[in-house]
Amino acid sequence: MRINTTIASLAVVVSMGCTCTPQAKHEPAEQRIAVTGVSLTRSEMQLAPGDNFKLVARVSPANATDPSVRWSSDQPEIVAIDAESGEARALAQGDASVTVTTTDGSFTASCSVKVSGASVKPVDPEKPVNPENPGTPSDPGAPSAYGVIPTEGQVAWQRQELLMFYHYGQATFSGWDGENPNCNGKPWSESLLLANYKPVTIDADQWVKVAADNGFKEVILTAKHHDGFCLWDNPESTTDVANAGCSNHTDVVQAVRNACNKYGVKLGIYLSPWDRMIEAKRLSTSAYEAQYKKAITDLMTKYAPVVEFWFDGNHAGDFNWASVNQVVFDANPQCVIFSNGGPGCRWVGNENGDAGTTNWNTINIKGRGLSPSNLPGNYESYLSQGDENGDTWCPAECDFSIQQIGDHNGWFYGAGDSRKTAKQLMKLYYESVGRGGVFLMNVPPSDAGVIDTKEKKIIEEFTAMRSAVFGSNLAAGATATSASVRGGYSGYAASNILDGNYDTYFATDNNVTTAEIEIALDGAKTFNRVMLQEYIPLGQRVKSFTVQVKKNGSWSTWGRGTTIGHKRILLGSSVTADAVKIRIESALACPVINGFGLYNDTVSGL
Ligand code: FUL
Repeated sequence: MRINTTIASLAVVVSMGCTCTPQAKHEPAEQRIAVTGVSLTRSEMQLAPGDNFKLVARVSPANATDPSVRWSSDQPEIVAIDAESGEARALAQGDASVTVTTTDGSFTASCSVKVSGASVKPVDPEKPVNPENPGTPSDPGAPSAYGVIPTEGQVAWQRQELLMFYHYGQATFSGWDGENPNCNGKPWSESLLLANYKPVTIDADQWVKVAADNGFKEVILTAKHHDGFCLWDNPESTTDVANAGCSNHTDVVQAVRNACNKYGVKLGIYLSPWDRMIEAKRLSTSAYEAQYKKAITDLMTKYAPVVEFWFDGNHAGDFNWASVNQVVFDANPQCVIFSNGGPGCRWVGNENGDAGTTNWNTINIKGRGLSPSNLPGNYESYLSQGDENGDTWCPAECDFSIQQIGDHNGWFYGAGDSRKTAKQLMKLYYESVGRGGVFLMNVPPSDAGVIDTKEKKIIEEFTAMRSAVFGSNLAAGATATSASVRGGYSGYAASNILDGNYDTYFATDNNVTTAEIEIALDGAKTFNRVMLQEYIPLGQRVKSFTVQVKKNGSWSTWGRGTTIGHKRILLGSSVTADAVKIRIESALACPVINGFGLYNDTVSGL
C-alpha cells in the first residue's frame, strides 16, 4: 500500500527520541518537493510475544511530494512487519530492529524492539491517553494531562527550587529605598539618586558564586527598584549607572549576567513598575507604559536569556498588563512572569517565605490585573493556597529577605540589620519547597560590593543542614509495589518513584483516584521526613494522602497531607520502621507520582 499522508501509520508509542540516518540527497529544483528526512516517534519499545503494533513515522517536510515509506525488520522471526502498511507483530522473545526507509531509499530511522515475558492486560480503546504515548497492546499509554498544565519554562523553573534575590542600588549606600516617601527628608530626585550611588567595587562574580556554591539555580537582580535608579544604561532613563556621580559606572546587570554564564546559574530580572522618578516627572501612565515596555525589551535582549521577569505588585499601577506581558513573551516565550497574579508564577500572599500547607499550582487569573484587590476574596490566603479549580498554572514563589529590620524584611543591605539563622532558613525551606513552592531568598550585596561574610556563613550553614538531611535517601535500596499499577504495565510500576528519574512515574488506571504504594525498606530505617513528588508536566492531581509505617509487623498512621505538587515534605516524629505505605486518599484524576524519599533531620532542631 502506498501511504499518501506524512504520517505513515497511526498508532502507538512513547516518544523516546529516534535514530535517524539521513543520507545527503539533492533533487533537482522543480515543482517536486523533495523528502529531507524521516523519523520515528520512539527509538525503543518493549513488547511481549503476541503483541501487535504500529510505529509512527514522520516524513519531512510535511508537504513532501512523495512521503511514502517502507518497513523492514532485521529479525523477522522475532518481529514480523508488513513492508507497506508497517503493521507489525512480536512473535518470539529476543531483540529486533525495525527500520523505516523513504521510498527513494535516501533516509532511514530505526527502533529497537525487545520482546520478552508474557503479554499483559490489553489496551482499553475507550480510555483517553496521552497523545504523546497512546500505548501498545501491552502498554496502556500514559495518562493524559489533567486540567491546566505548566509550560516547559515553568517546569524547569519549579525544578530549580532555590532562587536568590539581589536588591542592590542607591539604597545600598543611602539606606533609603523608594518605598519611603522621601530620602532622609529630601524629596526623591534624579540628582539625589545619582549622588547617592557610590560603589567602589562590585564583585558580582562573588554574588553568583555564593548562589551556585549553595545550590541556588537562579538569581534575580533589581535592575530598577521603586526609587527609579537603573543598574544598567537604560536608554529610556537618565537615572542610571551610566550617569551616576561616582567613577564606577559598571553595568551591574551585565556583570551579573557574566557571572551567571560562568557558574551556570539562570538570570531573572526585577523591574519595579512603581517609580519615584516617574512620579517626580509627572509622566502620564501611557507615556510611562511605553518607556517601561522599551526598557523590558532592552533588558530581555541585552541580557538574554532571562528566565524570569519580576513585576512587583507594590503600587503596580494601571498598565495594560496583558500587553506588557506580551513584550516579555516576544523576547522569550518561556520566560516565567512573576506578579501578584502571574501569569508565570504568583506572589504567595506574604513576604514571610511560606506557602500554604495546601498549595495548588493553579489560580484563577483570567481577566484580572496585577492589583491584589482584583483577586477574589481573601487574596492573601487565596495566593498562599492556590485554587483547585484555577484556570491558569501559576505556582507560588515564596520571597523573603535574609536580613531583617525588626519584624520586617531588610531588602537592601544594612550593616546593623539582624539576620535570619540557618535554622530559620531551613524552616522556610520546609514551608516553601516542602509545600510545592519555590524558595526565593533575598541576599542583599553590601556597600562593599560583596555578599557579606555574615550572610555567606549563614547560607553555608543552611547548605550544610540540607546536605546532612537530604544527602542520603533512606529509601535507597527499598522495593516499592502497588496493586493499582496502570494497566498492570511495568512502565508505570511503583518502583518508578524510587529510580531517581524525573520522567518515570507510578500511575493508576484513568478511573482510579486512590492508590496504595507499599515501600519495603532495605532494613529498619529511622526517619522523620517523608518526601513525595507529583509529575507536574501532567498536571496537579492529589488532594489528600496519608503515610503509614510498619513497626514490629503492624501498621500505624505516621502523617497526612493534602496537596503534593512538585514536592511535598512532611515533617513528623522520628520513627524506626521496616516499611512505609503511601495511601493516596483522593485525587482529581489518576495519581502520577515520580519521587519518594525518607530522611532523618537531626540537625535543624525543627
Ligand atoms: C516588595 C517591595 O516593596 C520590596 O521593596 C521588595 O522589592 C519586595 C521583593 O517586594 O513588594
